[in-house]
Amino acid sequence: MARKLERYSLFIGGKWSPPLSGRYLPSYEPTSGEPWYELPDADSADVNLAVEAARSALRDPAWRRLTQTARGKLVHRLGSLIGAQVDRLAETETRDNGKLLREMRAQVAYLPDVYAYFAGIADKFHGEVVPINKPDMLNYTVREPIGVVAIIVPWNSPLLLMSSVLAPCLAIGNTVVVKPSEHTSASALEFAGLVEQAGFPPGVVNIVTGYGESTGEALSAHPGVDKIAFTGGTETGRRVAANAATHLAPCAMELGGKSPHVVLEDADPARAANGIVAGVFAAGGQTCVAGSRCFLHEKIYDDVLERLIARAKRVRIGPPSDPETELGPLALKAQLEKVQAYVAYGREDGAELVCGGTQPSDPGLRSGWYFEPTIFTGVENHMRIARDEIFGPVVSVMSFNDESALVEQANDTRYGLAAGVWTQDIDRAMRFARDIDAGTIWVNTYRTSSFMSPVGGFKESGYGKHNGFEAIREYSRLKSVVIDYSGQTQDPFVMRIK
Ligand code: TXE
Repeated sequence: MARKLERYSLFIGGKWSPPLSGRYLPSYEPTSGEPWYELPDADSADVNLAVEAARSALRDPAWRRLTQTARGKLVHRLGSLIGAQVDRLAETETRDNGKLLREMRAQVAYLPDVYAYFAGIADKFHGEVVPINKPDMLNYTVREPIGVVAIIVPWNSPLLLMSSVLAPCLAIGNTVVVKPSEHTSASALEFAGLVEQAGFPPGVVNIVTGYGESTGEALSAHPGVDKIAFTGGTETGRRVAANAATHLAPCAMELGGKSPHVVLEDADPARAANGIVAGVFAAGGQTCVAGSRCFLHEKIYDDVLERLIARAKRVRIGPPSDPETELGPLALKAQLEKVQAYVAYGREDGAELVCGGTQPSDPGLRSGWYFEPTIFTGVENHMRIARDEIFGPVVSVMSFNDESALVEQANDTRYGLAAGVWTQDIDRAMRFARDIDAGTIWVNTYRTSSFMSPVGGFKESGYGKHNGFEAIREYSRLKSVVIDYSGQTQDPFVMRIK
C-alpha cells in the first residue's frame, strides 16, 4: 500500500495555504531514491498572490514605519529562532539534499550570526550630504529598500544561500518572495514558521514552491518584482535575466564556476593536496566554487598527485547522517547522470581516469546516488571536463611550468567565480591574486567563507554580491534629494548647473 506522505503548504501573506491548482509534487531522499514529503506545485496564480502580498506589505505601516532599530531587532530574533532549531533544520536539509549532516549543521548553526550581522547594520546604513558647488542648496542621498525581491534558491545549501540574501533584504526594509528548489523545499517551509514566530508583519516574507520552469518562471517574469536574486546554474540564470529584462528588473546572479586551483612548486605538498580535496570532494563537488581544474607545477606534480589519489581512495563514502562519512550521495538522480556523462566525455576526449569514475561497489549504497571521488590526468583545457561545470566529485588535473602561461590557462574559461593558489612566496601569491579573473581568490586555503566578506563572480559566473556591506547596497536603492533654500527665482530656460 502506498505510504501517505506529509504535505507542506505555501506561506503567503502570513497564512499557510494549499496551492490553488491543488497539485503537489514529491521530494526524494538521495540516500534511497524514495519520496519523503510533498510540496505544493504553485502556479502563476499562486505566484501572483505572493507578489501582491509582498507589495502590500511594502506599503503596510507595520513594516514601512517600523524604526530601523526595531527592524534590526526582528531580524535578530529570527536568527535566534533558527539557532534554537539547528538540529531539526539541519536534519531536514541533509535528508533532502544528501549533504553531510555535520556540514549542514555547521551551515545552519552559522545563520544566527549572519542574521545578527545584518540586524546590526539595519540602523547604521544611511545616505549622505553631497557638496554640489551651489550655495543655498542642499543635496542629500537616501538609501531606500528596493521593494519586492524575488529570491530563487538552489538545492546545494538551501538555508545558507537563501539567508545570505534574505537577511540583508529584511534588514533594510524590503519584502520578499522566496522560491526554494523543487528538490529541497522543506527547510524553507519549516523556516517560514520561524518568520511567523518572530513577529514579522504578514506578507514581508512569502514562500512559494514548485518547478523552476513554471513557478520560478512566473516569479522571474512577474512585473511586480523589483529585483531578482538568483543562485543556480548559468543557463537558468540567463533565462531568468531575460525574463527580468522584460520589465527591466535588475538581478544579482550567483551562477556556476570552473575554478582553477593551482599548486606552485614551493608549496607544502601535504597541505596543498588536502586543500584540493577540500576544494572538490567536499560536498561531493556540489558547490559553485568547486576547484575542479587543478594545475600542479611539474616539479611537484608527482608528489601532490600521489597524495591526492591516496586521500581520494581513503574518502569514506556513506550515509550523510553518519558522523564518520566524508562523502554522501549526490543530491539528485539527474546530477548523478550528469557526472556519469562527464566521466564518459573525459575518456572519449582522451583524458586518463586515475581514480574513481564509478558508483561505489558497496551493496549497502546501491540504492543511493553515490559516486566515487574521481581524478582525471592528462587533461587539456579544451576538453569538456575542463570547460563545463560538472557539479560533482570530479577533478581535472593538469601540469604547468611557466607562471604567465598558467595565468592564461587558468583564465581561459567562461567562468570567473573563485580561484586558489598554494605557495610560500608572497610575491607570487600577490601576482596570482592580481592576474586571475575571479571574484574570490584564496591563498593557502580553499572554500573559506564569511558573511562579512563579499562574494560574487565575474564573467558567466554572474554579477552582484552576497555578504558584507555590499549585500546591503545590492538590495537598496539610492535617492538624491536637491533643495533650494535661496528664496531666489532663476532663469527658467537655463539648466541649474552653475
Ligand atoms: O539548477 P537550476 P539545477 C548548476 C550545476 C548544476 C546545474 C543544474 O552545474 O548541475 O546548475 O542544476 C529554479 N525560471 N548549479 O537544474 O535550474 C529552480 O527551481 C526561474 C550551480 O538544479 O539553476 C531552483 O529553485 N527559476 C549552483 C533554482 O532555479 C528557475 C547551484 C536553481 O535551479 C527556472 C545549483 C526558470 N526558468 C546548480 N528554472 C550554484 N551556483 O551554486 C529553474 N529555476
